[in-house]
Amino acid sequence: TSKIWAMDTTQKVSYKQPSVLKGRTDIVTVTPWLAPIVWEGTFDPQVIDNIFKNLKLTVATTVFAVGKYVKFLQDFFDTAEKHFMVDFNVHYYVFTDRPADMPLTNLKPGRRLTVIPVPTLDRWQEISARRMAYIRDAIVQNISKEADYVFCLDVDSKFHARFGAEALGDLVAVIHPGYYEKTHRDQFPYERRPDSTAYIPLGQGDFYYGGALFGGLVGNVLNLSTECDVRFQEDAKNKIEAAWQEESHLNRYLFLNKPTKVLSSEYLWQDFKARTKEVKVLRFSGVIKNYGEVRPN
Ligand code: UD2
Repeated sequence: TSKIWAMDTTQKVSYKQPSVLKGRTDIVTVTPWLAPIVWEGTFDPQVIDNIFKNLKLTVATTVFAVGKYVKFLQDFFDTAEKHFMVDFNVHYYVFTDRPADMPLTNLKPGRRLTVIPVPTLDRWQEISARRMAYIRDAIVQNISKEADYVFCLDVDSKFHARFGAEALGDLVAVIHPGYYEKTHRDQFPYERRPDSTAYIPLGQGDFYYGGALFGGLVGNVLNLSTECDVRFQEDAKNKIEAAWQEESHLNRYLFLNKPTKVLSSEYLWQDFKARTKEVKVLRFSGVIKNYGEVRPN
């Protein structure tokens, strides 16, 4: 459950006076259902850290490295240790079929890593989509006993700057960097076939969320992963695979169950895409990869 945002009075923090009139004007900072959209300049890291570090939270983090994707783990960890939830208890769960090829990682105090073996699958679509079932199982078996929040991340990614407690929320999603500017909702790559349980009709939908990052309170991510997997299985029974696998199911889930915090594209960029002026701080991005080289087929 959510905790009270109490200041830690043992630490003296002096920070800029908040204003209800002055702030960034080039971006929108709240959704129509009043969830904050997190951009640089909308939060004060000092205030956030003063409140959240006091709560002694544990943030579980799931990351899949199946097949050749193990090669991305080194950079993922090196950069996560520098920027991701620094000074929090972080428990990484790495799902891999190649535990022997895992890089050696130097984790800071308070940070742990557990390897969960998964089978090798031949279709990348299946690997990506099956993540929901593994996340659900890991939450039931381990994560729910020890963590407050969980973040589920793509491995072919790097952190570049602070990615901290400002990103925590009850149900957290990120705007996909490919569709944040002017794309009309009818152009979003949602699943458009009514036969799929991920279907979103034309004229509906809020944002296009990226499958590379989602999270929230452990119970909420359990609900999300369970429902997305049920729907993926139902589709499989009907011999249909959603356009963007679990990302399509995630989008459908988040259309119906609105996120309580939305991370701007600062929190998920793609390295091949030129930076735009609104993105003042690049925090996390997908690296450029040769699909033919890293995917099983
Ligand atoms: C998009 C999404 C991704 C996922 C996918 C669905 C973004 C930026 N990316 O990326 O999150 O929703 O579409 O199709 O929103 N993996 C392996 N081994 C494999 C293949 C995949 O471990 O052989 C894991 C790995 O953790 C990887 C993730 O699955 O990061 C997603 O796969 P991807 O990066 O190939 O998908 P991509 O880039 O098309």
